[in-house]
Order: sequence, then structure tokens, then C-alpha cells
Amino acid sequence: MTYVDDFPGEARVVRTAFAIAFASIGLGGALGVLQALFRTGYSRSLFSSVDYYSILTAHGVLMALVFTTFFIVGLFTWGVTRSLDTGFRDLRFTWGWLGLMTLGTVLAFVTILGGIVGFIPTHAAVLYTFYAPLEASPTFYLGLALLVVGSWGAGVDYVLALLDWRAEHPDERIPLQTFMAVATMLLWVVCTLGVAVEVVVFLLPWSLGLIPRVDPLLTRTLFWYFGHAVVYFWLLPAYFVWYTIFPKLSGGRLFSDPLARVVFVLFLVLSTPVGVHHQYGDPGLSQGLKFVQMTSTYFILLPSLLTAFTVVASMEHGARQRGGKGLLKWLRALPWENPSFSGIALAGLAFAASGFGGMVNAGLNVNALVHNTMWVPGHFHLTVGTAVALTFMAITYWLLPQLTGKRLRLRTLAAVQPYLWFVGMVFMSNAMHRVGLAGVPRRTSEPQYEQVLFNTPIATMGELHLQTVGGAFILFASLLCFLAVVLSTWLGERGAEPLAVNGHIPEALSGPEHSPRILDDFRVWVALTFLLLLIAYGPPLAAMVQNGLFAPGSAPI
Ligand code: HAS
Ligand code: CU
Repeated sequence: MTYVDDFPGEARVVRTAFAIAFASIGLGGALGVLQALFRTGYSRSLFSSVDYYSILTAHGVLMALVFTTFFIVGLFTWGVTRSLDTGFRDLRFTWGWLGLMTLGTVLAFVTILGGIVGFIPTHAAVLYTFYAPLEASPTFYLGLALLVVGSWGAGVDYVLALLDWRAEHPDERIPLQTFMAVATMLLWVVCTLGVAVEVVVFLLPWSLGLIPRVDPLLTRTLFWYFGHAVVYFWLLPAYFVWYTIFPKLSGGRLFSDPLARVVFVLFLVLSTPVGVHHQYGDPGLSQGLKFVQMTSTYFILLPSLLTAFTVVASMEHGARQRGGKGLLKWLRALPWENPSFSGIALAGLAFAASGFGGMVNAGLNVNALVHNTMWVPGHFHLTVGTAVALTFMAITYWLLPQLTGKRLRLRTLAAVQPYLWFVGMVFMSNAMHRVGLAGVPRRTSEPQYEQVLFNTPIATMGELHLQTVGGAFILFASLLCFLAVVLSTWLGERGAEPLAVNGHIPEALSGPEHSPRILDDFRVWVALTFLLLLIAYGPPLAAMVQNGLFAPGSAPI
């Protein structure tokens, strides 16, 4: 039996969420190519330098906020119901939150579009980070708020399914996939509290004209309280795939279930009290606070380093099961022709590189060299744009047959797609990092900056621009391959032949019984999370609001 036969209602929910995610990455990807052409000077007549900011906003919102969130709620819906072997309580509630997310997305997108095409008098050239003093039309904030509130509904569904399962299995350990989904959603709820306060108390009333001004430092701090943790809301679903499905694709089993649980708990507890590493350049925050949050940022490297160990060890185990031998020769025994495997392995390689980039960003003094330069988009096109996005695309090849009951089509296109993505991204992100080091700023439509710059010692500015644009076109070709495979599979007939995908996920080599039960008690970890948050954010936020909620001011603590 496949998933679609066991859970036809939930499978429809997952398919719908995925369809919106894929429409969003298709459109966002096309806008990405326009960005590359415009920013490198290849085609500056594409749009005005004012519209550049709205188009950049649309690209960022579609890729980083809409594609990710919809894919994640779909993936977890599959993972929770599959691993608990229980459906959701009431699918009307499920369709309700998915509908809310969709409504919010349409509202935000139309608001951005209004600013470009002018068919309605809206504007949202505020970029995907949308913090003050940039201001958008109220419908933009309202749309994003609905997207977030809708996604909380997904978390409620997962927790309810877990409680139903718990009633029947009082002594069992939570299945790993559900454990991961719930930990990630808890992290999501904790971190979105910051952006919810920012939007509901400050930005929305301000754009409605109800309050005359906001305190940029306070609202930026609330934003970054959310803005760093959100990157782990994107990453953890990729880790969910790396831990629970990738070992099987490699031919083996996960090395250690307890270690996987520890990693997710560490992310829940440590992800949020580090947001100030995005504000090293902000005047008004004390150097001491920046130093403390730099230190906690280096702690948050730990769960990713543990992941590198466990996931690569599981991969090696799989390769040896397939007959792989030697110190490194086992790499050849892996199924590199299977796009689900190769996509995830390449995503992991990209993440290893960008993780080191993250360590550079996190250094309080070194950050001054890279902050607000093209280095930063270079960093996040490798992290969210490859480690996360390529994993999501790769696992779609494995999930789609189970969600539709149809065999994957256009397999050759699917097999080359991850390699195209990887090559395109190596060119584009490498060039972005390097022009960033040469001082080219991010988020500007003003070309004159680049004319005064010296060429880098390794390549001229022209060569690097060529790499950016060439990389962007290869990425777009890869995206078209992906969409063609998905569409063709989806529209294909459901034949009588078997799917060629076995959805069974084997137990870990070292099972959950080797870990203390307290790991499964989320109340403890949420309490610890709030305690750390109070220590990290309590004193600076208290200092900021001392001169009034809406008055600009600094936080000497
Ligand atoms: Fe970051 C800026 C620091 C991870 C995303 N980051 C950004 C922005 C985004 C972003 C979107 O400290 C820009 C925001 C904006 O628009 O202003 N980042 C870090 C650090 C990490 C990190 C320390 N970032 C991410 C992830 C993201 C992401 C994950 C998205 C998903 N980042 C920063 C800082 C800034 C920043 C500063 C502000 C910069 C500024 O000045 O504005 C760490 O979490 C990274 C840890 C990762 C590792 C790598 C482990 C390796 C693994 C691979 C295993 C290999 C396998 C494959 C499985 C330690 C797990 C093997 C295959 C074979 C064939 C062998
Ligand atoms: Cu960060």
C-alpha cells in the first residue's frame, strides 16, 4: 500500500501545499534570473531602478517565505501521519489553515505586484526582511500575518495527532519523524512570536496611520529575534529528510536515533537567543550584548556539526552495505544516478561550505567586512537556496509517486537536475561571495558602486558578473527540469504497474531506547528555551522601551 491509499485526504492536503510551493519557486526563480541580469549590468533596461526593490521583494518573499513554508507544512503532514500511522482529527480544520496560508500569500503577493504594475495603489518595496523604517501597505503585513497564523494551525494538527497516538501508545517513544516535526513547529511558534509582536503592535498600526512612528531599533530587534531562528525552520525539515530518508536512499540505516533527537532539542533551545548576530552593525545595541550573542551563535554550530557526523556516517554505512570498500572508494558505491540521493548529497556538500561562511559571518569583527555586501546573498543561496531547496526538490522525486500513486516520469531530466543546480549555484554563489569581499553592496540598484571598485586578485569584476549570470541561467534550466518532471508525473495516468518506490523507512542502527525518556518531554525544552530567551532578550528589550514604546532610542545594556 502506498501513502495515497492509506491516507487519501491527507495526501490531497500535501499535494495542494506542494503545488503552491512549486508555483511559487517557479515564479520566484524567473524573477531571480531578472535580478541577476539587472544587478550585473547585463540588462539594466529590464525595469526601473525603483521597481528593482519591489521585484527583489517578490523574489525573496516567494522563495524564502512562501516556497519554504508551504513545502514544510506538506512534508510534515506526510511525515507525522505516516510515522504515527494515524490521520488528522478533522480535515476541515486542516483545510482551514491551508486556506488561511493561501489567502495570506495572495494578499501579500498582490500588494507587491500593485507596487510594480500599478493596477492598485499598493506598495511593498520592503524586501523579504520588511523591517522599519521601510514601510509597506497594510495588506502586505496582513498577508504575511495570515501566512504565519495559518502555519501555526499545521503545528496544532501535528500535536493533536501526537496526542491521539499517545493515548493508544502510552509507553512508546515518539516516532522520530513526528518528534522532529513537533520540535520544529515548537521552534517556529517560539520565534514567530517576535515577528507577530513586530507586525501586530507596530508595523500594521503604523502603516494604517494609527500611530505616527515606530522605533526602528526595537522593531529590528523583534524582527531578528525571529529572523535568525527562521533559518532553522527552513533547515530542520531538510535535516528531517537527511536523518530519516537519506540513509535508506544510500542503502542503509540511520546511525543513531538518540543523536538525532539531541540535535533537534539543541536547535529548539539554542536557535532564538542569537538573532543579534544580524545586528552587529546597529548603533544603540551594546558591544557586550553583541559579544554574548556571538558566543551563543558559535554554540548553535554544534547540532550541525553533529549532523555532519551522523548523516555522513549513515551514508557510509549504506555504501558499505552496497559493497563499497576502502577509505574513500565507498563513495563510488552510492546511487549517484538516483536524483533523490544525489540531490541530498550535493545539498549537504553545499551546506558544508556555507556553514563555514556562516562562521565567518558570525564573528563580531570579521562581520564588518561582509555585512551588507553581496557575500551575504552568496551565503544564503547556498544555505536556504541549496541545502534546503535542493533537498526539497530531491525528496519530491521520492514522495510524489507515493502522494499520487503515479510513477515518476522524465527520469533522465530528473537525474541531471540536481547536478545542474549544484553547478549553477557553485558559479553564482562563489561569484557573489567574491564580489562581496571586494565591497560590492547587496540590495542596491545603483550601479556606480562597482565602477570605482578595483578588480579582485583572482578574477576581474566582469568575469565574476559573467559567472553570476551564467550560474543563474543554469539554475533556471535546472528549475525548469524539476517543474517538467513534477508536472509530467502529476498529469500522467495512474497505471497498474508498481511504483518503483518503497515508502518503508527502516529503524535506526541505534534505536530510541538508548536515550533518556526526558528527551521526548517537550515541556522541559520549551521551558528552558524561554529561560534562555529571557536572559538573552529581557534586558535589552526592557532598556529599549524605557523611553516609550514608539520613541526611537538606544539600549545601553
Ligand atoms: Fe546564515 C545571514 C550565520 C546557517 C540563512 N543566513 C543569513 C541570511 C540568511 C541566512 C537568509 O552570524 C541573510 C539574512 C538577511 O537577508 O539579512 N548562518 C550563520 C551561521 C550558520 C548559518 C553561524 N544561514 C544558515 C542557514 C540558513 C541561513 C542554515 C538557511 C537555511 N548567517 C549568519 C550570520 C548572518 C547570516 C552571522 C548575518 C550576516 C550579515 O552580516 O548580514 C550555521 O547554522 C551554519 C552551521 C553549518 C555547519 C555545516 C555542517 C555541515 C553539514 C553537511 C554534511 C554533509 C553531507 C553531505 C550530508 C557547521 C551538516 C556529504 C556528501 C558527500 C559526498 C561527502
Ligand atoms: Cu542568523
